[in-house]
Amino acid sequence: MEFSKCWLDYSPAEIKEKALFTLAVLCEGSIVESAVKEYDMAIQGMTAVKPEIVKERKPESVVLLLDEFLPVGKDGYEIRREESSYCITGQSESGVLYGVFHFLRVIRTGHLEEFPIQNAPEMPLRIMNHWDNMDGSIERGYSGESFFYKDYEILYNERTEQYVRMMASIGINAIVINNVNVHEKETYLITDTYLEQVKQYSDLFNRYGIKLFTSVNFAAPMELADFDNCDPLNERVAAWWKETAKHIYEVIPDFGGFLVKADSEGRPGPFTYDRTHADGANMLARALKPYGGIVIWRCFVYNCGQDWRDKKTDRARAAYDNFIGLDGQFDENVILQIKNGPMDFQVREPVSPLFGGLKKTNMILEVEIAQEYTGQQIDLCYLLPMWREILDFDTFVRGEGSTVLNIVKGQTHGQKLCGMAAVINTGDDYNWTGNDLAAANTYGYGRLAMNPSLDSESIAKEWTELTFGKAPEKEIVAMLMNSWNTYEKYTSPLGIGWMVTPHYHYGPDVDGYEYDRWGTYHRADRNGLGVDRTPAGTGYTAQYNEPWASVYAEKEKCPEELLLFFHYVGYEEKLKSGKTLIQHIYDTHFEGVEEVEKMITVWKGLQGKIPSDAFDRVSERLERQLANSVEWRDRINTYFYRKSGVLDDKGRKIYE
Ligand code: GCV
Repeated sequence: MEFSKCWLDYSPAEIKEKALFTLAVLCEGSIVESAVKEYDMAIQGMTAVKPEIVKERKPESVVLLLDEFLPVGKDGYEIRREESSYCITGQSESGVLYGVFHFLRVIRTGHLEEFPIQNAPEMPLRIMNHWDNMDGSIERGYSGESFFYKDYEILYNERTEQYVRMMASIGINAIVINNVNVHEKETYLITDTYLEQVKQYSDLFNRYGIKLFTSVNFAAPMELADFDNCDPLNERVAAWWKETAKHIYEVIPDFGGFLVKADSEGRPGPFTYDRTHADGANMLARALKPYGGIVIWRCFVYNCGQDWRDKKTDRARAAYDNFIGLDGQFDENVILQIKNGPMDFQVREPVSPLFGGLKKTNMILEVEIAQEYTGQQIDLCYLLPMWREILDFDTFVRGEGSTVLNIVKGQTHGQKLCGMAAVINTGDDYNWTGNDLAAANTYGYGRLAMNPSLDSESIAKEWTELTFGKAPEKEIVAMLMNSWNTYEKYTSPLGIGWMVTPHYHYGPDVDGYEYDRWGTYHRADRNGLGVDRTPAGTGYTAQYNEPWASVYAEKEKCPEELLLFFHYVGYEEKLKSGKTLIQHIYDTHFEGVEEVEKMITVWKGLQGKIPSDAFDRVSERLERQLANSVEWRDRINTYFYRKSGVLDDKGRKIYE
């Protein structure tokens, strides 16, 4: 089986220090064994010499220790020098594993940081969500087929193992193995049809400190048994879930719990029975509670049967409107998973106001590594700077400093179950992510969830060095760092979003969703465009705490990158730059394409500095990105020229 080693490529490196060739393992357990295996593999890969692995301290060695009282935080570690040895002490077995991965990173990048290094995961939960289906397809997958399933069978092979190592190396501690849209066959994942095989995954995950979760079908009692309803307050339904949970835990004692998409985009849920999401989530949570399991309940609930003529209903309001009244009603083993923005992973959105609304509810921030709306791993779009902005957004829910980061770290409200979840971008392509450079997002997500104080550029640097070495670092880091901005320039302007080909979500179709049922409108007419979400419009701005409610409601104060998300703006209205809106649209779209052309030039200059197969793959993607950016530029410019009749003041080519 052929697949890239990505950032875990332990290729030959010059290592002279004698201590590194002896590993003294003074602790034990299955996760420690994985750490030892990793160390062994890494040293052999880099030096072709097998390190000696011993059970007692030796001078000039790397020592693995476990000390549950180590004052670093849960699953943290310390790496220090002791005379001619190194000591890696974990607060837990996972801490030992994370410490070993950190130590290997230091060796490989040659960044011999000042010892001691102390570190601990800052978010309790660092989750990957797979949208893999059991037929082998991946919803919003852009890197081949699933490596978990094929033709309704569960796969288990070398690739699965490499995948789990990759996840552990970036600090992931929970994985949801199937799509939130749970179709017929996937409903059986929690039954004896598949449980033994799911256990095989779970056992593997556990050896790397990772809990396995499944997405479940809220209507499972109707599909798997002879129920005619799945009303969460029906005692028989609740009893069915209790029995089901009991059996799952008999087979898989370390099972993590359920992820649920309910009453969303056609999925079943409690609304059918006039019950609330709290009723639904708590019913499942009570079934899992005796075994320590948790329910992760998604807030992506909105009316997807909207009428475009109706200007009052606003999809952006939906998550807040559906969940704010339930604050405090969820059981302690329920967590709400909230998408970063109020719409759906657009290139630019404000932060979901739910983060600043809920106070007595466990929360997880959901982001999408899979580039559904951000270029589908054809176009380059490094998402770390976007996630950084989201985490740094101050909600003011408990005064200044109530950032999304502090909320999902558990600092703001003292919650223990919180963190981040991401829809992963992997598939069975040789390089895992379609575009080799898209792996920077996979890697970066884990690093950020583990240590959110890291800046996007350092993560980009680290990933580049581990993947391609130092030679192309400067250029690749610059390409990554500018890519989100570039993508935003040639696609939909100033936070309005969408304008994509319906269903596929790649490439431009300005009116593709404009008269559709999904609640995703730009409202462009001959005078201007944008959605009025102020109190005079849909009232969405009032879902924010002050000062944001006022800032967003006032056109002059509204951050410009979100202007059209919050306001209807005339084509000839002036922006802060002094340019008119229409000129801004033209300029950014021309600039976007020019920036892609520059990226291609930079990339061409890297030939010979990175392996030729990776070079060719990325070159091919960049050419497609160029074609895509040209198409976006011309469609957007022509569309708004036709609507407004205003010429480009620089006289560039705009098709009529
Ligand atoms: C898994 C968007 C995507 C869907 C996805 C959904 C969700 O609507 O286009 O593919 O479904 O979000 O997050 O549930």
